[in-house]
Amino acid sequence: MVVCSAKLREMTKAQLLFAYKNMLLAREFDHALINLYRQSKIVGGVYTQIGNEASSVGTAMALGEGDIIFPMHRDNGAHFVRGMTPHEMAVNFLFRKGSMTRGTDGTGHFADVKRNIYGNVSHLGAMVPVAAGAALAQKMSKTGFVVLNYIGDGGASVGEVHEGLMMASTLELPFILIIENNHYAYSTPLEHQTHNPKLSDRAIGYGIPGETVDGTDIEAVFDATAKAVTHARSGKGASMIETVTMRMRGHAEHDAFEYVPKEMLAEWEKKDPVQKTAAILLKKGASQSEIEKIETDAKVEIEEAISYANSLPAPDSQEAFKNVFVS
Ligand SMILES: Cc1ncc(C[n+]2csc(CCOP(=O)(O)OP(=O)(O)O)c2C)c(N)n1
Ligand SMILES: [Mg+2]
Repeated sequence: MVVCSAKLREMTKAQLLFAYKNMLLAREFDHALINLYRQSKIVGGVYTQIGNEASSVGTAMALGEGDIIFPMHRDNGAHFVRGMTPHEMAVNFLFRKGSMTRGTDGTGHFADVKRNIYGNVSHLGAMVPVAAGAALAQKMSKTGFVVLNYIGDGGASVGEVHEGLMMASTLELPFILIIENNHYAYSTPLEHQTHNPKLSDRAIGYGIPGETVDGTDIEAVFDATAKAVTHARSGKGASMIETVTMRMRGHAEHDAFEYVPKEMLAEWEKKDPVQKTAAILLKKGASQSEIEKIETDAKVEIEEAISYANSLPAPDSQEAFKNVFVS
């Protein structure tokens, strides 16, 4: 049951300005973390989302306030859309005292219950049955809220994804699975992952709507997600959306990604989601100076957040033993 977008739901100028701001926060945050990583000022991995901004922002923008998201490691844009501040993000990613993970994790492995952000569960695939369970809770308690869950092209191969989708489809849960197909799972290219590169075809097996969209096109992503949200909210059940993007850097910053053909990166560079959104904004009547102000503001906001986080102390060593149940 592959659903085709007959007519694209265009975004208003105000929605596009909001999208652009959040895409830029994600982009600038990535650049700041890359710089810190290069200076050995970051512990652990830096997993960037350069190339994925339209997917994370466009999907999250189609949701309402009470809806629930389960983001992955390249979905900072979704965090920003839901109101997470650059300060909160910087404090967490720099492992500072008082951060959401109390300094125990410097990536996206945190929940923010007040903003209905759960996850991410690090073990690929394991988040899907948890998110389906959250969708079951919404259905049983008739909240009318929708659960949106992200997974990658690689993560989508893990067995638990099937279990979660079986449950979400059969029980007609208000559940949306976004498969962010960025062509690589670490060094494994898509063609070594599957014989059918159109990942949304998997929806047919579950009897749910499935759609593949250009994940660099903010309006296409927003439109597909808005349709899936309407479907879920009206009690019709689960959907799957594949957003096709490109991972423009390595798996994380330690990875020189020499296994990715340079020509492939050059092709996708032309489809940069941030630049494409700026072009749509210009067409919709935004002025060049309006656009440049958003760019400058995002840069300044991220710089301030990073220097604020850097001014905070490291967490107390005893924090490491909290919430450890067996030793
Ligand atoms: C079960 C499991 N295996 C391996 C990992 C380590 N790991 C984290 S992300 C990742 C690559 C995932 O690829 P994909 O799902 O395509 O997402 P992408 O990183 O491309 O956004 C790997 C191997 C993990 N977290 N969980
Ligand atoms: Mg991938």
